[in-house]
Amino acid sequence: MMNLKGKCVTITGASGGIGKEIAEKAAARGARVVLLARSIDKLEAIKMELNAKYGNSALAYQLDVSDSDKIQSVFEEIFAAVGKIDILVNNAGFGLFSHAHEAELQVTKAMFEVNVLGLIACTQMVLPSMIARKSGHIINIASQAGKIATPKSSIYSATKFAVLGYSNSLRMELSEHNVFVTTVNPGPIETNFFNIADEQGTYVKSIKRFMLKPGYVAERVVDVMMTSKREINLPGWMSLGSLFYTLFPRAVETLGRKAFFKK
Ligand code: NJP
Repeated sequence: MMNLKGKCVTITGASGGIGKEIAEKAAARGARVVLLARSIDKLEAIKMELNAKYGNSALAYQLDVSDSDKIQSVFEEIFAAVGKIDILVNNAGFGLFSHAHEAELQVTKAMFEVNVLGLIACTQMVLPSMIARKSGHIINIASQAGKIATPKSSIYSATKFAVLGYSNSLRMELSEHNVFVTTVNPGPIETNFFNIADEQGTYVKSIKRFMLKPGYVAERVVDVMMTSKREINLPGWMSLGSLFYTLFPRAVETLGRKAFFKK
């Protein structure tokens, strides 16, 4: 089990879902965690819980990752408080399932601002110091939706394809500086994500038995911290699906049609 003693792990979207679980598991392995999200009350409660349990001086800051000015000032505060960030987990994100012709431009912009531009802006905050120290790890939570785009996910998939494209280039660039980049591509996870994404609950009902537990996803993420793991695909069999899709897209779209139209 990777010991994270002395490491600072900063996590966006840490007020719930897998971000909260990643924070808990990283703290349990000795890391000092920095929690970021909009819901400061939730973050403060998590911070107190973690500090009581592990005593690693967790910190919490309110941050909407779509607010680029705030990103700058919050990261300045973090650096002043902790000195260095060893691992950045870009986890904040949301989705909203709708047909492409019904997708509102305002929601589309908001999704790109959080899932893509927010992730890029937070990454840019840590890159100079990681490159200078020749050490660091950026973990980007993408999605299987960034590998195979299915109906009613056009916008969400576009954001996650963008995350994967950005991360793939970044990984190659940073390999020269000993800084690691990992992408995480989960299938559906039991979190509040679907309260927004699937308001009617119909998709969740039809896939409930396949859903991943957030604690399991978080454990897999924390396991690879400060390693050169390229990507994590969960569940494992889904990566076979995306491999076949790359090779035989038309066949996979035909054979998988029933499953792809479940939303
Ligand atoms: O979702 P949820 P997950 N600025 O809703 C925060 C990806 N993923 O844990 O700001 C800053 O429980 C929000 O905090 P708050 C997904 O795309 C999921 O499942 O206080 N933070 C909360 O802490 C996302 O990238 C599934 O509201 C913002 C967190 O983000 C990541 O996993 C499948 C924010 C969301 O927690 C975590 O999602 C998949 C903002 N503007 C990928 N907006 C899945 N669940 O099935 C939101 O493939 N947050």
